[in-house]
Amino acid sequence: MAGNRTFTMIKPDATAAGNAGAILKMIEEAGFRIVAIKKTKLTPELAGKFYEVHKERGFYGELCAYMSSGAIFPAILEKDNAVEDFRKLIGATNPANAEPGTIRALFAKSIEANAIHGSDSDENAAIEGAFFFAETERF
Ligand code: 3AN
Repeated sequence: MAGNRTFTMIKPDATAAGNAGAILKMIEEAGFRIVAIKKTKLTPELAGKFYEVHKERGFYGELCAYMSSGAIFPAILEKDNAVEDFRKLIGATNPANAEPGTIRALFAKSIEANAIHGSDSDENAAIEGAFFFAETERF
């Protein structure tokens, strides 16, 4: 059965452009409850750890530099079928392929600076949420 939590990050491009509020409004209007959220900034080392699964890919170094280039809003979200529904709400990785009306279609600048992250499985949602939030910060 699909789980009811996912993990997201509003990325440096969207945060710097002042779009965090508009994006969070879309997330809440789509029926997600915000379980935990904060504003923070990754070091290149922490970004490297977060994206370790991608370390063999050509864009890994640039991705880690980009993700540590500015403030982000990591958050844990709750809704039935959270992972799949949230991936639909954010749209394709490359904004050129993102469905109209999705968060990436509206706010992403490029395949790298693509406004927002969404976990791709229940297992990764739990791992990624725990990366940013202690148990006591989640309610
Ligand atoms: P998604 O975030 O849609 O699950 P992944 O997991 O394939 O996409 O990639 C993780 C992140 O790596 C993306 N959010 C994007 O910022 C970056 N990325 C993916 N593919 C590329 C690429 N071809 N060039 C540059 N950055 C990429």
